[in-house]
Amino acid sequence: MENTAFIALGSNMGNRYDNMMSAISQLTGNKDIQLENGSSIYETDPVGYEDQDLFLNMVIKVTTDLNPYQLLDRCLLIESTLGRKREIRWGPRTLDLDLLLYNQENIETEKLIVPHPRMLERAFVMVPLLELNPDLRMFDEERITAWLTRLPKEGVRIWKRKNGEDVSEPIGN
Ligand code: PH2
Ligand code: MG
Ligand code: MG
Repeated sequence: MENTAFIALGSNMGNRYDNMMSAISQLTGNKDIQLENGSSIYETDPVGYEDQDLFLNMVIKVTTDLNPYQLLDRCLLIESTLGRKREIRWGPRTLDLDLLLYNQENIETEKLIVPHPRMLERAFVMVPLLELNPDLRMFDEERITAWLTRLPKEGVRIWKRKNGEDVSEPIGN
């Protein structure tokens, strides 16, 4: 598999953990997408639209033969099999799968923007992403440094560590 992608998962409806695990097995159940690594799972305060339940969030690293549009379509299909209804923007969802990074590519079309346009501002994406040592060459260093110094990490608490332990405690800043 020649391409590397990072995908963010989020859920705040139903059994959040089962939704995420089911998405990962559906996504990587075919020969064309392989799971390389997964972050810890975090419980996070809702951002954007605040009157909704807490999310679980994590990031996975995959390798794939699919192009970014095929990978996006696979993500959307899995969201809909898990019962996602698109109602309120940034509102509650059984499962959200966001394509964050695809190799070092910058893509800006009507269908897809990669890197994900809001990822640098979202601790619930960046904290799990940075656990997986992504290659962030496509951003200029100033933006990354600005992110690391400014982004508040409150509202992002470890929920299940990479080794599988259940925990609930604030992460250090
Ligand atoms: N997703 C959103 C909007 N707000 N907040 C948290 N904590 N986690 C999410 O995954 C999330 C959100 C839109 O996709
Ligand atoms: Mg999202
Ligand atoms: Mg989404």
